[in-house]
Amino acid sequence: MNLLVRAGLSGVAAAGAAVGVAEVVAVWTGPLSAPLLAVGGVVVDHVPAPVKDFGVQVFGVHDKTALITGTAILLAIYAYGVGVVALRSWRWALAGIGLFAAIGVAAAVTRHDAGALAAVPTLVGAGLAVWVLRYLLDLAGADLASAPPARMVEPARVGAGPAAGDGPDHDGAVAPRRGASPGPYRKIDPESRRRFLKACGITAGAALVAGVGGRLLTSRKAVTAARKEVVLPAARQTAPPLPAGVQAPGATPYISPNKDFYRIDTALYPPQVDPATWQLRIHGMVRNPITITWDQLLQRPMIERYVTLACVSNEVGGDLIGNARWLGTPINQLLEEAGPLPGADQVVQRAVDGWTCGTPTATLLDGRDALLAIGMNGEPLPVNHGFPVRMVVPGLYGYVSACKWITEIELSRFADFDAYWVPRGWAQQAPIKTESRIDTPRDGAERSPGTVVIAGVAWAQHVGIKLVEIQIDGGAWAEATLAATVSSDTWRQWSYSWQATEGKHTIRVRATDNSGYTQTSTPADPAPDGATGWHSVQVSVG
Ligand SMILES: Nc1nc2c(c(=O)[nH]1)N[C@H]1C(S)=C(S)[C@@H](COP(=O)(O)O)O[C@H]1N2
Ligand SMILES: [Mo]
Repeated sequence: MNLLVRAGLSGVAAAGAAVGVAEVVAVWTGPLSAPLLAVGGVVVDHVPAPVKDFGVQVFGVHDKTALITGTAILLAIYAYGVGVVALRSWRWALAGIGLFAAIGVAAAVTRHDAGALAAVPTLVGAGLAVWVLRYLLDLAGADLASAPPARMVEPARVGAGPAAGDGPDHDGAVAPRRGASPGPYRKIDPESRRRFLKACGITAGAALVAGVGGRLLTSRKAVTAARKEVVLPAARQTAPPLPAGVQAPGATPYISPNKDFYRIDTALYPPQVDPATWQLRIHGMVRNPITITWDQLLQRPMIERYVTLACVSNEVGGDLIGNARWLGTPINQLLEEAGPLPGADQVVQRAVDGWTCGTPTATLLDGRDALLAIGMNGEPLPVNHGFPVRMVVPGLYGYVSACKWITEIELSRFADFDAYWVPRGWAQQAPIKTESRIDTPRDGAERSPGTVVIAGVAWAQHVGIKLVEIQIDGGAWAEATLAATVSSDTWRQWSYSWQATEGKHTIRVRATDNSGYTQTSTPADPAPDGATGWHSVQVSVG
């Protein structure tokens, strides 16, 4: 291992120490003030839309982990470079660490609602990185004589010679340990090498403990405890009882359990909103601005409804859709108390993290069960799904209606304000498109000849599904059996008994909704307002 590699490793270890200690500091200053998450968050908000769609498609719900891992790898490469640069010029290495700090600080303080305190984790981290880098480079046998050493006490050498940190003297003290051959490929004796590697290992280990410990402390400060204490009020109107036969055999469960419910949002760390301090402000183009607290919200009439949410990014056949029983207060009553002014055609919902969506005012007032929701399948909203309060609007894609961690509702005009996804290339208004999906058999499945059950789901929220048809190998369309349903606001299951013959077959599905519209066969991408096309699967029968 030559000096270049040792220097590079020193850089990586120093960066690790910086990130680790920053996580500990961020226990106080908030999870998003830690540099990796802050920079990751900026990337999420500023990456071009197609790249982000790529991320969602390729990594699915793991896109957040992938993003953080990617950021960490980039940082490691950069830090390796800083370590190598330090061999030539300590000043340039300091500049390199300074740049890292500047990016981290800039990212952290520009996050929504961040104060100057958000700069602290990165600054502490960068300070530590300077110290650790210098220390490890010394152990690595680097000759940093071209620059004055930082003023510091180096524990490893305390008592082992002249006082450490004393300018030229100090430099003199390291001289004997430098390798005999000068230049970047210089080797060091095995004993020094062992000491260097040990120091790197200890640094990396300490960084890991600090990072993981910081994360654990952060999650202990999270609102999970507050959530456990929430007692949901009884609904004035409970959800309709599930009719027998709501579940078609082989289809996805009619109700998606909370833990399996798809999750899509821009939050790298789910916002931690304490109900004790939560408020919702309704303002903007209204006659009577309103602010309500959590306790006031709980006093309002609550109803319970099944509603199927869908993400606009869902591909044909995709799984970014889920059905739950929501408990909440009808939003139209609150809006009417606030009294929208004429012309206020857009309701802008704003989350505590600054994310926004825009919903047509008319949709929220047309009598559908649009809920300011606090409960999901009999529990308080899970933190990932918007605890303590979110919106649920039957019939609109999530990105234009389903604001999680909601704290603000501003009556506005579509002409005056573009919500989060609109400048990123998605439509301002986006009702859910009528679609259907085959859940069984899966694409590529094998079956024996004879009766094969084909089953799946179809949805046209707030319009309702009238008909589902199946087509085998491009033949005639045959009507599937529709399962029972509770309302037009949820998906509807269907099944079909197919007499399968030997060979490879293609199965297609299409749905017709209660407006009489039959799904178009024309494939369209999710952007800008939802995918279209018929879902198909191939099966081998033999
Ligand atoms: N605050 C906030 N709310 C949000 C989002 C977001 O990024 N931030 N994403 C929306 C999108 S695109 C969808 S599809 C739904 C998904 O809700 P879920 O994660 O509970 O399934 O939440 C919506 N609400
Ligand atoms: Mo979405």
